[in-house]
Amino acid sequence: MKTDKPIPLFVYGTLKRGFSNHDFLSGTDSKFLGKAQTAEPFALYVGNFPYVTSREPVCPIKGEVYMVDAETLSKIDELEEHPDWYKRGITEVILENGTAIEAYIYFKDDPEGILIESGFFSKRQDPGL
Ligand code: PCA
Repeated sequence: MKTDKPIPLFVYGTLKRGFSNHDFLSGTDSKFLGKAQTAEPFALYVGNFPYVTSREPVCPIKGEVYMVDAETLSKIDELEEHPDWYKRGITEVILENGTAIEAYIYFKDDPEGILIESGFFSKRQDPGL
C-alpha cells in the first residue's frame, strides 16, 4: 500500500494531457485534479521548450493540476533537470471551481524564446509532438 501523501503539481507545458511528456503522469498513480491557472501573473516563453518565469507579471499561466507521489515527483525533477535547468517552486493556483491550492511548478527565470501573451502552451508549440 502506498502511504506517502499526494503532492499537488501544476503543469503548463509538455506534461499536460496530450503533450509529449504526459506519460510521466499517466503511467503512474497520479490523479488529475483539474484545469487551473496561477493566482499570480507570470510570463510564459516558448523556445526549445516552454518556460515560465516568475520575474515578469504578464498574465496567469494556464495548466493542469495533478496529485503525484514522491517517486513520480522525483522522476519529473530528473526530466526537468531540477534544480540545474528548471527550478521547482511553489505557487498558488486556482482550480476551475474557484478553489485555491498551493502546488509545485517548474520555473525558469532566465527563459528563452518568444513571449506567449495568453499564458497558454498549445499543441503546435510542443517540440516533442
Ligand atoms: N514541463 C513542465 C515544465 C515545462 C515543461 O515542458 C510542465 O509541463 O509544467
